[in-house]
Amino acid sequence: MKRFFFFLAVIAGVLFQSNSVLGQQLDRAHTLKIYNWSDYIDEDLLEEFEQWYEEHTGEPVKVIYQLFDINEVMLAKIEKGHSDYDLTCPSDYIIERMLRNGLLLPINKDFGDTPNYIGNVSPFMVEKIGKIDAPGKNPNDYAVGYMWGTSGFLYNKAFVTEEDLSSWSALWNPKFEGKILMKDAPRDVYSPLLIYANYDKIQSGEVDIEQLMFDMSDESLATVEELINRSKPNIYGWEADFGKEIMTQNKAWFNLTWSGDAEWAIREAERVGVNLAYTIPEEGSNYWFDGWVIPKYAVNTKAASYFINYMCRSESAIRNMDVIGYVSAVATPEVLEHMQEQSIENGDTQERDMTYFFGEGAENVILNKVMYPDKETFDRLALMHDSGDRTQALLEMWSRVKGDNLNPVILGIIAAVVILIAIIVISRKSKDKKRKSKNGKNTKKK
Ligand code: N2P
Repeated sequence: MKRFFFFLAVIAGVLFQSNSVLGQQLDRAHTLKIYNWSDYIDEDLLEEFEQWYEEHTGEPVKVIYQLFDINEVMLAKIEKGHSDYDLTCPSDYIIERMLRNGLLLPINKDFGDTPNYIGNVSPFMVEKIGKIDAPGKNPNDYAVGYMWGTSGFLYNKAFVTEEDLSSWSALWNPKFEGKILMKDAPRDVYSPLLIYANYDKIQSGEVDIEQLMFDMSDESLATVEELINRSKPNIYGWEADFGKEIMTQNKAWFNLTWSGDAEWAIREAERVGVNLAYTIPEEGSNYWFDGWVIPKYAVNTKAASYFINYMCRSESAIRNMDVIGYVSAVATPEVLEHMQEQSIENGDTQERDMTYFFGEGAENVILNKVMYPDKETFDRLALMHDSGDRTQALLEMWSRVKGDNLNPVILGIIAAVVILIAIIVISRKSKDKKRKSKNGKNTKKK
């Protein structure tokens, strides 16, 4: 009889196990795991997508939405952790790295009867994605543009003028001691400073700004390290995504940041009477884009590609832009009309030629300059590229300048303290246990 129950228990266990595995598989097949930047979407669209997807495919889907703040953190999860995200949204140079390392799947753009909205993406963005350098692969088969922008200074007009920030050298101007917020993103600091350091050569034609973005030689790293070190007395703090809030609170005077965060902060600050603005130093800077990609370890590639399609609808693009302050890669007449209306409402009056992004019909439009830079501004900017096996050297430099590299002696002391605490906790627990069992015996005796 005992044996019978034992077998019953084993069979029940196996069934329970396989059911849960099966359950998980079923669940996973109807789950869309998205890994995106924080503050980078109108979150209501996630639930609405679930409904839209079911209407268009007849299949249910549940969106799981997780966040990152730094490209490199996202990359490590997929590259080293093989995480099964169905969709993520890296920046240009990380898409390049993922593509070169075989970490991306091609995006299926056949949606049957459902309209293909991916064609709403500006040809300008398609051309920029085409600049991703991955031999033998067409980057546009693997990535669809989501948002784009520039890197520059968000500043508080009460303390700083645009003139003050006309050069990257503002970073080590002694009058800004303890007042600068730096983006905690190694590439986004390294690249503009490399442009600054090579400005004369770029001007004379000796160095090509686009080619410079591939340079991560020891010499260039040392040059930028010295520049960042020089700016250290001025640094109020390093921020991955909270700089925009700090700037609206009047705490720092300027912030090396992305145009979209700047736009969000300018809007928010206005509400509380803080006057913020955004500028790009004259030496030049980076432009960047983030694109949807399907990582190699994805499970629900169908829902992933439908989600990309959904994001490219004019309505999604407009709603996302209104919530986050970044600029969508979508360039339909509806988007142009909405953005123009909004800019006029906010008091913009200057007509500009934005055909480079919106195409014909956008010769004389009124658009927010932080979000949509002029063509002349754009021509001073360059796209970052993957630094391949030099990435480690960059990260080491970053760790040195930020001072978060602990030396072995300190590490040894920390390890010793942790071991000591563990010993104290364990010995206390075992004493407690002995005391309890002694008390238990005494109670029984009574
Ligand atoms: C949004 C971050 C945008 C990333 N919080 C810009 N590449």
